[in-house]
Amino acid sequence: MGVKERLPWSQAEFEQKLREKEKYYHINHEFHVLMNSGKLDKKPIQGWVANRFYYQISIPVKDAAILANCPDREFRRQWIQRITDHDGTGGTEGGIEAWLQLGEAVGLTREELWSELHVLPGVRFAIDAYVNFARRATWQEAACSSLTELFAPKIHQRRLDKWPEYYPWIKPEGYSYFRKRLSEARRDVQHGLDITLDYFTTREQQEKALGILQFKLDILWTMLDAMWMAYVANKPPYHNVKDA
Ligand code: AHQ
Repeated sequence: MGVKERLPWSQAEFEQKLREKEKYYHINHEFHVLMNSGKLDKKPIQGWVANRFYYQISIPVKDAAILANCPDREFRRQWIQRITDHDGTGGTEGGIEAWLQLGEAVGLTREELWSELHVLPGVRFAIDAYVNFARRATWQEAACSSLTELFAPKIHQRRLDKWPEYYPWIKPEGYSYFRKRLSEARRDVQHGLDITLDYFTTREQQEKALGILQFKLDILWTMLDAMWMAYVANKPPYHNVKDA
């Protein structure tokens, strides 16, 4: 490849390349397309809430792994807020509590969510791959992997806009999580983007960053593949094994 092709992109071009990955975001997965067009029954929605709970309780562990790998006090002071956003702190209950309320709003119990009984193998493997990536990657690479949230406000807004009309049986207090993420995701993503644009400076590093973002997009997509098999195709693992 000629020298021209190996020159680094400008920060604006690099950001554009990152944002162009939006087409792979899981808002476009057929499970979310059905969900956000009112075509899922109660069971698939309960399944999604219960499986996503494993993602929500894994995020603070993932973020703590990044902090453990990071010697930069300035970065840590900002990144630590992601943990308290989910775990809560002082007077605030946090996102895990809000997700438990979403669970109750769709007719699940808090104990059911904490039990992880509904978590599908494929969902667990995808989420564990994300946490394990954050443990062994550099803190800058792991920060880059959170940039799928560039595209998250749109999916949270779509749920808030569409679900009350499509799923009147979901109690409205369940929606507080999505509202909370609208502002948190925007703040988080600005920090993650600044780190990414500043750290990945050679063309090779920039291409690697795009690969890391694709890896995380694959994680989100794969979670929904497992949920599609279980709750839409009605073919959960071992569904055809006698005495399953
Ligand atoms: O609720 C979500 C959340 O707290 C996070 C943290 C962030 C990360 O560190 O990777 N990603 C993320 C996401 C959340 N919600 C997902 C959704 O569809 O509701 C989107 C997901 C993401 O875009 O990575």
